[in-house]
Amino acid sequence: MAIIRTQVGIVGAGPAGLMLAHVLHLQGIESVVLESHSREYVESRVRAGVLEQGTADMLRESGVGARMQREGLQHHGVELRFGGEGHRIDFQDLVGKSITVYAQQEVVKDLITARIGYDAPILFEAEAVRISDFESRPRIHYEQDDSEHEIACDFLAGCDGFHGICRPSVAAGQIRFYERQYPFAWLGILARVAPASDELIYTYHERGFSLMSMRSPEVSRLYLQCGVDEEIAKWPDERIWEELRTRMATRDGFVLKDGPIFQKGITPMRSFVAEPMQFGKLFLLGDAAHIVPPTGAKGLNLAVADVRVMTRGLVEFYKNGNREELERYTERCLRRVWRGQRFSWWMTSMLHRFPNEDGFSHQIHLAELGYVTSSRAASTSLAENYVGLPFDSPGLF
Ligand code: RFL
Ligand code: PHB
Repeated sequence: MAIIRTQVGIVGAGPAGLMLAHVLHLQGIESVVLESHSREYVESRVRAGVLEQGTADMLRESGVGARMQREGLQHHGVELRFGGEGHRIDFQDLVGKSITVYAQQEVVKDLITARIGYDAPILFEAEAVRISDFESRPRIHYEQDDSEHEIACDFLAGCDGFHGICRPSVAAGQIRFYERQYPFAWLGILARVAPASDELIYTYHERGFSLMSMRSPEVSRLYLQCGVDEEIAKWPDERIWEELRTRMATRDGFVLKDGPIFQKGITPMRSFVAEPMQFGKLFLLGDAAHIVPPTGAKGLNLAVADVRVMTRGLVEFYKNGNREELERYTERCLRRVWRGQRFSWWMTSMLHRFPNEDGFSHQIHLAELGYVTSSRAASTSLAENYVGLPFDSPGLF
């Protein structure tokens, strides 16, 4: 059995774990990243697409933004569509910021390439099976090539997503959960067809929500609200296009062209927060600590915001022997997380049809959307949340 010693043991090579490892490396802090899946698997997992301005800035400033700069699509607004009409929310005009449409798996690829480029440790197909002693001298017990190994570290970063092992390792009495499940899901597709518009379109319709997003000038990413127990087999391609066309139709004849669908999946919707996010020397980051429904495009961005806070704490600790920042980790992260939760919950409630909604509820959805798109104050509120609220401190972290 091999025992590896490092400063920070990181479980999970998603955006949180990889970004943390990268910025720590830039600060001269060593880490080891463990990932249960293969490199190919994590590099091809289809998920988020929208980077807040602060997330895109962090990728650029930390030296991993070159490909995003070339291939990412910078957007200065989004469309909200309802009652057969589109209304643009102009981020540039309202808050002077923008977002970048660049797939999560591309961010993951760029971070893995950087890490391998400077020869820092990242172990694939290495599954953490247990963590121990995180109140004193943390250890990660993992399996690779059918044998057990250990990592001994000063700090342990649980970046292992919602279904990981770190959060469940905390004793029940020490952690509290806040949770909301939604009575619908998203059916998402990737299709080889040019996006029907230059910007994202969020649509509210009596038949349910839909979203037109994109990955490149040749690839569209589309979602539609469906039932929680929906069977993907009941959604042949033609039915998906039909439903999207019905929901996105406008009075002036919007055309949604179809194309070959090469990826299809169903995503459940959930709001979840664990409190606190730190237990001795164990810190939870990203989806391991909190989940938002995807309507606000916040999940990946909140994961990266946790990385900033943890990095700041670790730098203060290793450079100045000061633990104060680390001790404030939960408080600093949760302030932003709850704002992200509120925004994601609000966007979800405004844009989806809930079961048993009547004519009154429908009119309330329309009134709210009408207000948001016609009042500069309300549009500004949406815009400043969507592009990302300001951070406590400027700079990398
Ligand atoms: P991840 O990405 O789930 O990574 C966790 C990693 O940990 C590994 N792992 C383990 N490794 C070793 N040992 C173990 N025992 C392990 N257990 C787990 C896993 O294999 C995995 O590689 O979490 P992270 O890093 O916190 O990142 C969070 C984001 O992935 C997530 O919040 C976003 O994808 C959410 N999300 C969106 N976020 C945005 O900011 N903007 C968006 O536009 C957006 N759209 C979305 C989304 C999520 C979606 N789905 C599929 C849930 C759209 C969708 C459809
Ligand atoms: C995406 O492009 O995958 C995407 C965009 C906006 C969202 C969620 C997902 O709110």
